[in-house]
Amino acid sequence: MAQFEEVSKQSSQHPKPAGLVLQYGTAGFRTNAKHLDHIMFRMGLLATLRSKKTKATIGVMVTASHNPEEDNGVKLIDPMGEMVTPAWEGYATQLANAEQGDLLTALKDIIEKESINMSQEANVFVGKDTRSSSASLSQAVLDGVLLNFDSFLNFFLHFSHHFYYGLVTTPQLHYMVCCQNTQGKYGEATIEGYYRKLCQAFIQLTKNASNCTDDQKHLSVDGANGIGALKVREMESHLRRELQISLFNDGSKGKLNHQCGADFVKVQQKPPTGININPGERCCSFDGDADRIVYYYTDSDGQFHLLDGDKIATLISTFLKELLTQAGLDLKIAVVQTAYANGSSTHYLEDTMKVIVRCTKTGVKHLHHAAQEFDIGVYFEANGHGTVLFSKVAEEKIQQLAEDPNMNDERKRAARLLQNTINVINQTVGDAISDMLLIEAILAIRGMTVQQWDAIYSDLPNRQLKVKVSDRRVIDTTDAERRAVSPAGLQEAIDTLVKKHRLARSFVRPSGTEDVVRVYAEAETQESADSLAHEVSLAVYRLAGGVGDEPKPL
Ligand code: G16
Repeated sequence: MAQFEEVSKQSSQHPKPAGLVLQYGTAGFRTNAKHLDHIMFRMGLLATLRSKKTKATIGVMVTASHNPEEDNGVKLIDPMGEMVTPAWEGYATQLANAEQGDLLTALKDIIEKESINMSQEANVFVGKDTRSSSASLSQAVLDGVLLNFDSFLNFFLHFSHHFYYGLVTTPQLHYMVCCQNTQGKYGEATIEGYYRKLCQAFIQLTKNASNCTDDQKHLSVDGANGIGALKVREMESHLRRELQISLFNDGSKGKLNHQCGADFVKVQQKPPTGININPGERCCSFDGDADRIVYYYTDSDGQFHLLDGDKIATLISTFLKELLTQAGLDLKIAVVQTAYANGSSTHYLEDTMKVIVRCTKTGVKHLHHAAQEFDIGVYFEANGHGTVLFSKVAEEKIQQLAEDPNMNDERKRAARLLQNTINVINQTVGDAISDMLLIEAILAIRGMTVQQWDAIYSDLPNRQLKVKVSDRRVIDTTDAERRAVSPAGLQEAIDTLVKKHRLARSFVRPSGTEDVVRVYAEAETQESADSLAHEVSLAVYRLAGGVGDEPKPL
């Protein structure tokens, strides 16, 4: 039939290499860019179906975030700016892996299972990062969105609408989708609107900082040679010099994420190349699509100090808790972490700050959902990916207080600070730019140096390693990824190794963004953490089918 032929014809412009199997992972599909053209086309089709199903705008972001330049990937964004649901992740995997001749059947299957009304119009927002492959891959997404497959499947002629944002950070696209689907209540669905909302809130917040010198307003930013650098440049004029940024790794010469960026700094525990660091000065690094941020400084002895997602969560939750007390608001605040959270951070949050702490699997989608269960949910992965969620009730209570004419000045001031805090935050997903503005505002308001922030608690020394295995799916985990259930004997081996070290903890998990097994270890000393990480890597290599050379001691 004609419609079948048309879909086949159009999809054959984006052919699937026979036998290639890819999985929707921690944050979408991710692999070498040369394998992704058909995936992009199909995700354009799937976004259209998701939009019809939800009767809302859906986002498609072409990025491989922290991965090397030669990789690429795609993340789907649901109506409120959150990650797509697990059921639709499953459809994405099905559609991605359908052989060329089975594509139409796979589409029809989803349409039937979800009872999708194909006469419903669709609207899809598309964005891309700065990778050289992103231009053609985002065009493949648009080809999928623009394929008028309604007419082929059901003989309806309802075109899909789309808006192509071009170069944006991942969190900016999440924000645009949410703005569009809340009819502008969350903000204006434009990049300028995003800068205006965040920067106005930042400027309002920093009005509460007394005697902030130009030195204290200065921040060095490593843009990872990616999209975040371009967007910081674009935003700068909105900041009216209330934050003075020196931008490094702006993409003018270096390679994306190469020896720089949040992932490099966090995993290597050292400063990126391409940045001038003066002792004691505050610096931060974004990752390749600007959804992660970590801070750091070097001291007068040249020693490097990292302030990762755990330290960020602690700073933010302390600030919010103080404001809630000043405002006299009884709202339940919690911090959501993953197994990678440094043991010291969890102890500090639970024992000293007395906040509820939850642990979820890796992937912001898991943390986001756990954070939604509280009035205020602060969630951060140790790698710097996170944000803060405020429930509707919390936002309403804060607003009522801020507008109450009979309220005393202290409570009102605290409520207004909370309101501006809400406005500086991108609640849809972790956002390096928004997190940076929030952190800078908190440090300014509290008159706090980066060293004082760092001193809130001391991290346990830790180490992260990667092990190559022939099939990382042989590793299965439980208890929020803290224990391995397969292959047989691996957890027992880890338990025995951990017992050899003081204050030690270790776990392993298959990465959902790279073809590796990740190993994490922490212990009383760096030497101990390094040797535990190496010993556990060896156990993974031997029991889970390691490939290449055996892991060497650090
Ligand atoms: C993505 C996810 C993060 C996750 C990271 C690493 O980050 O959004 O939640 O922590 O991958 O995941 P894995 O250990 O499974 O490879 P990004 O910034 O690369 O999109």
